[in-house]
Amino acid sequence: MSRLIVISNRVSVPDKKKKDGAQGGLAVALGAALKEHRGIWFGWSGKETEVFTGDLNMQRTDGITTATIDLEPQDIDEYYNGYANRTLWPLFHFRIDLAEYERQFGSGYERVNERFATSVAPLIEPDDLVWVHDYHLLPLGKMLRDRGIKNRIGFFLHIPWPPTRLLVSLPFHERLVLTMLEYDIIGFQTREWLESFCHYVEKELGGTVDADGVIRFEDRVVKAQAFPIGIDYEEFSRAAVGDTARSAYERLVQSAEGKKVLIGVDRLDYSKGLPDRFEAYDRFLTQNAESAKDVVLLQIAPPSREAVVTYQEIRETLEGLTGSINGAHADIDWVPIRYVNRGYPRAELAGFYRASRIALVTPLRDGMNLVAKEYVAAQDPEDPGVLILSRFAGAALQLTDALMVNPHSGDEVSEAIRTALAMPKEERIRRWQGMIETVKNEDVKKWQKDFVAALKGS
Ligand code: ADQ
Repeated sequence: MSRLIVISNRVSVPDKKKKDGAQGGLAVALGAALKEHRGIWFGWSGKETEVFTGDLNMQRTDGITTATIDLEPQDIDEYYNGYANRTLWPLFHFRIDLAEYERQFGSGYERVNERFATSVAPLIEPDDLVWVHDYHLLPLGKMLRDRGIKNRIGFFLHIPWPPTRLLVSLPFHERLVLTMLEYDIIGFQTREWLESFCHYVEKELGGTVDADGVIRFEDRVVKAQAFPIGIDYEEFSRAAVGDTARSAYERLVQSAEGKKVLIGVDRLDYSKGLPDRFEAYDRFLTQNAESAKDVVLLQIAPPSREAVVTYQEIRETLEGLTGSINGAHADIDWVPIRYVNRGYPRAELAGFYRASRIALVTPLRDGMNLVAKEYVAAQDPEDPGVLILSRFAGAALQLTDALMVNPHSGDEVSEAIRTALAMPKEERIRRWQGMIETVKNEDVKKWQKDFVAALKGS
C-alpha cells in the first residue's frame, strides 16, 4: 500500500481527552483518515518563530506521524489571518463585501506556500500519494511540481467554490486557478461547488470539461469530482450511548426542566448565520408567546480566528443579540437563550445533541457541515429529534429529509421551529430513518477511501 502524505494548514491530532477548545471539522475528519494509512501529516505547528528555518518537528502521537514547521509573525499575518481568512474565506462563502484584497496578503500567501513546498518535498518518496487540503494551500501542487515532485497529488477543498462571477473579483484569480491545474485530482464537497469550478475553467480559462469531470487545459489533464465528507459514524454513534454522553444528556435534560431544547453548535463564524438564527428565534418567541416558555435555545459557539476583526465583530453582535433577546423575553425562572463560548469533548456534545428536540443548523453558506450529520447520528432511534437545515449547507444535498430552510428568512426559520415542535413522532422517525442511512453509509471512511482511490487513479 502506498504511503499517504497529508498536507494541511494546521496539524492537530484529535485528542479525545482534550477538554477545552473545539476541533474543526478538518481535524476530526483527517484524524480518522490517517489512522488507516501509514504516512505523515505535514503542516504548520501553530507556533511562531522569529526567523523561518524550515526545520521539521517530527512526532508520533496516537498512531499518527506528524511533521510541522513554525512560521514567522509576518507569515501568519499575511498568509493565515490575511489571504486565507480575510480574502479567500469570505469570498468563497459568497461574502464579497467582507473580502479584503491586499497585495501583501497575496504575496505572503505565495511565500508561505513556497515554504511549505520546500519543507515537505524532501519527505516525499517516489511511491507516496500526496493529499493537499483546503483553501490555505490552493497553489501548493504547482510549487511541489516546481521542485520536481512527479507523484500523484490530489487536492480537496473543504469549503464552497464560489460562482465565477464572484471569483473574478479576486485580483490574479486566473493565476491562482492555473496553479490548481497541476494537481491530478481536485475534490469538492458537492456537485454545486464542482460545477462552479468547471464553469470557471471553461469560461475564464477556455479549458474543456467532459461528462466525467476530466478537465483538459493545454497539456494538463485533471480530474475534478465531488466527494461529500462524512463523520466517523461508528465512533460517534457509539460515543452517543456511552457514559460521558449519558451524563451530559442527563445534565442538559435536568437543567431544561421539561422544556424542549433547541441546539446550535458552530464555530463563531459569520458564515454560520448565527445572528440570523437568533433573530429568527426571537421572532418565534414573539409570534408564539403561548409556547415560548416551553423551549430553550442552547447555542454552543467557541470563538475562532480571533485575530481577524470580522470575527471580533460577530462575537460582539451575538453578545448584544443574546442580551437583548434574553432581556425582552426572560422571566425570573426562564432565560430563552443559553449562549456558551466554549468547546466540549465530542462525547459530551453527542449527549447534548441526543437531549435536544431540534438542531438549528442554519449557515448562510457551508462547504458541508458536519454538525448536521453528528446530530442525526446521536439521536435515539425510538424518539429522534428534528434537524432544521439550511439549504445553503453542502449537507442539504444529502440530508433531504431534514426540515429545509432559507436561513436568511426569519419567518421561514421561525415557522420551521413551530413545525418541528409539533411534529408527530412517526414523522420524526420517518425523516430520521431517511437521514441516518446517508450519515452511516457516506461516512468519513468512505470519503477517505473514495478520495484515495481516485488519487491512485484506480
Ligand atoms: P467547520 O467550518 O469547522 O469545517 P463543521 O463541518 O460544522 O464546520 O465542523 C465543525 C466540527 O467542529 C464538528 O465536528 C463539531 O462537532 C466540532 N465543534 C464545533 N463546535 C464545537 C464545540 N463547541 N465543542 C466541540 N466541538 C465542536 C469546515 C467547513 C465545513 C466542512 C468541514 C469538513 O467549513 O463546511 O463540513 O470543514 O470538511
